[in-house]
Amino acid sequence: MKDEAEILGKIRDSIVNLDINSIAKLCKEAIDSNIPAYKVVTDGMSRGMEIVGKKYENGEYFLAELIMAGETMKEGMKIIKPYLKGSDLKIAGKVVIGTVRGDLHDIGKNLVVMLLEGSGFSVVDLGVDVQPEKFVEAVREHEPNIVGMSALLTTTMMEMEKVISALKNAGLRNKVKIIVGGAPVTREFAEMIGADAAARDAVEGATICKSWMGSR
Ligand code: B12
Repeated sequence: MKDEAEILGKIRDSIVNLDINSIAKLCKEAIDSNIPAYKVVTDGMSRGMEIVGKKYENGEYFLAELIMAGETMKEGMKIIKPYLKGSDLKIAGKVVIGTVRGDLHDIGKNLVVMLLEGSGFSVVDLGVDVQPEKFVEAVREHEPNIVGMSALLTTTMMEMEKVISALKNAGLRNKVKIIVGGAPVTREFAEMIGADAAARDAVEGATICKSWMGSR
């Protein structure tokens, strides 16, 4: 059996190197070596995604690489997902998430969805350009623990406040935690509109959601 750290390192690197052809084989190797599935996600693939995010911020990677990294992680998740059930990664809770009305950016949101699912959350993804009423309907129907909203435009950020108002009017605000994200969104802004938290990236977002559910 190979060293756990070595295999996890290779999985991390295959995400960083966008090596979509080797990730499935490495994930199988990890499972065969009795590495817990959640570790393959948290200490392997998620680490890789963090590095990819940094490379993107540094201008070393561009959007094509980000998307490819996401696709590579998806290939890995296909192998890992069946093993996540019953592993230490408990079904953490339910999240309803969407990009707010008027905003079509979804690359960041999709990364958040991927990490939340990888962290054991069940996620209802409402997609992009989501009307406040649609968030309300989804909260009523799915009874999530958490609502996540994404906005990439300064012009659509204020839609988040409208969603929170709509949830208040429907008597649902106190039944959910609300997390917001997207490049222009700050902690101060979140506080101002009455959200519970803002996350600067998907990793921090998933960590906050996990902490709300009392898991790691
Ligand atoms: C890709 C892109 C597009 C694509 C979107 C494709 C898609 N499917 O998403 C297209 C070409 C469609 C597009 C269109 C437009 N875009 Co654009 N776009 C971008 C670009 C280059 C990258 C955004 C991105 O995907 N980043 C990568 C992801 C991974 O990062 P992220 O979204 O920030 O997400 C991370 C965190 O913010 C956080 N996060 C995000 N959401 C959430 C949610 C939760 C709950 C949590 C916890 C965390 C979280 O986690 C993510 C992962 O770590 C940015 C520039 C930039 N550098 O950001 C401009 C940018 C956002 N766009 C911009 C503009 C102006 C537009 C257009 C208006 C352009 C036009 N004139 O038509 C249109 C608007 C369309 C619309 N109605 O939405 C501006 C916004 C300026 C502003 N301050 O408002 C930017 C900043 C470019 C610029 N410098 O001018 N765009």
